[in-house]
Amino acid sequence: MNLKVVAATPFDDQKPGTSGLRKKVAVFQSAGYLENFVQAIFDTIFDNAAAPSGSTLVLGGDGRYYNREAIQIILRMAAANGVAKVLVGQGGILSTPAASCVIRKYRTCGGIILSASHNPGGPEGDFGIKYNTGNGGPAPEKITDAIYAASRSLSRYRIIDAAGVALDRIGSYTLGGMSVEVIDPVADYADLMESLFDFAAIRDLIGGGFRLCFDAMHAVTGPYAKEILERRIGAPAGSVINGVPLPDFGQGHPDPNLTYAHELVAIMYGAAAPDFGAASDGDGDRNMILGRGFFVTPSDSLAVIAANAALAPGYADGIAGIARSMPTSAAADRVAEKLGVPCFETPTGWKFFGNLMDAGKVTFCGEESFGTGSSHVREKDGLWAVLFWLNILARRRLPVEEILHRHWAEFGRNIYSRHDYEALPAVVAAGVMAQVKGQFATLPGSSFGDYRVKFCDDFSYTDPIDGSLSSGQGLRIGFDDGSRIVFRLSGTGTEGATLRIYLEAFEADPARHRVDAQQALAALIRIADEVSQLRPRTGRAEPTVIT
Ligand code: VG1
Ligand code: CO
Repeated sequence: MNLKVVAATPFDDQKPGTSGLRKKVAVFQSAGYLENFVQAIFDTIFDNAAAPSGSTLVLGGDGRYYNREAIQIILRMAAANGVAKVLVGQGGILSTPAASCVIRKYRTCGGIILSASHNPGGPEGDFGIKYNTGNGGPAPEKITDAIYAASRSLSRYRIIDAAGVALDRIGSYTLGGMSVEVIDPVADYADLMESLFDFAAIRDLIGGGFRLCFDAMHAVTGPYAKEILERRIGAPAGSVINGVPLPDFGQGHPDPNLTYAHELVAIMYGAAAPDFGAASDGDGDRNMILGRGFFVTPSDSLAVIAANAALAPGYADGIAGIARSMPTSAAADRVAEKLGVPCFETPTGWKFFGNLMDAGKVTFCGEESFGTGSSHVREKDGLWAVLFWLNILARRRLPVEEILHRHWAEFGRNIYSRHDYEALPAVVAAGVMAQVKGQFATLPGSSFGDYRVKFCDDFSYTDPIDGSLSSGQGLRIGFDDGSRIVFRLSGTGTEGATLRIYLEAFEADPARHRVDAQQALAALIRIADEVSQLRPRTGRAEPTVIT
């Protein structure tokens, strides 16, 4: 084996964000950049030494530009660092939930996932990398902090000289002393889905003329959706649109929301709309659920899934609990209360759910950012949520909209919206946050029209399992009537800063459940504007994206 130990100058900008390290493609292509971060992962998980004998890793990504090149580099570095075996998805492809599934199924010591999720791809776009631990989930902060520290102090990285592995052919190869198994990226994941949901009932629903449209947005879920939705449950060919993964996602922005999934939105709000629509993001962990002319907020989707859990065979025995990120609406809390199970409130980012799931304390987890999932893997899972909805629809035989109205009639409605202000200068965004925080001492007790401020805080979280503290997780302003405004800066962007404002109000009266969310939240939106001096500080008249 031609082992090379290459002298490296460390980088100081490799701090993982909400979900791994994300930078422009050109940054990752610069000399030694990817290598430095990968070596920092190996130095952290293998304690500066070579990998313990027999160590196996999983490797794959969302197929975006630079995916293949990065995979070849990481394989040669894994061989140089003493890894025994790498399972890599054919073509370098593994959706994030499928990678989690494979890590768990084959009990590997973790995996490396290449993705910048919903961020645009292509030579001018973004690239990303993250390490998932042996439980299949994103590394917790303790580990990402150690990787960051290692990335700043490395003096060398290890790589072997070797020809590239034939990623497109399923089979076993050797690279240096390491074995590489190129695996079918879909099969293990599709089998897991089939074990959780009532495919026969869904096939029957579709046989009865129920129509669906799934938009893979030219990202990683195309092959997964075609196998599961078209082949295994029998949706007609063409039910999956934009199903071929492309390195630049067809110039699109693979973020499944009302703004970026406009093709699907036009279909679902059009005259010939099918019964059910869904979309997924770049790496397959997010989902958007639509009925005919109807949008299900991700917070509501989590609550509906929890309330209907028993309809899916994989959850028929009941659930242990629910966890949601702090900015996610409290709709799921109401379901948890009724079911008599605990509901946990965590900081934003799936890594905070891992300990709770490993300890058996929660079954379902969700984020307002179109992320839903369960303990079947340790990532959020887009197609899982889609199948859960299809399973519910197959059993209840009601339109999506009717399911929501009945849900709200039973639990009340948490009216919800998120306003994003993207690509702000970092100082401006920081100024808005400082402006809000600066009023925390005086706001409680003060009134804005009918709204009286009950509390304000900067959310912090102590992990109930390992006791670790995460602070600075978002500024909350809570009102007497239970409504709430949250201000938070994104940790996934690569250009300037993104400010997110989360708005929530509760409506118990079914006569008012059909209101438009933006109208119902108008007063809160004005208060958010006023408290943060949003307009004068940002010069923006409206948000970049409303979800
Ligand atoms: C966003 C979402 C967060 C999600 C994260 C990763 O983070 O708000 O809920 O976990 O993306 O999702 P931020 O810091 O930009 O708000 V994904 O699909 O990129 O893995
Ligand atoms: Co994603």
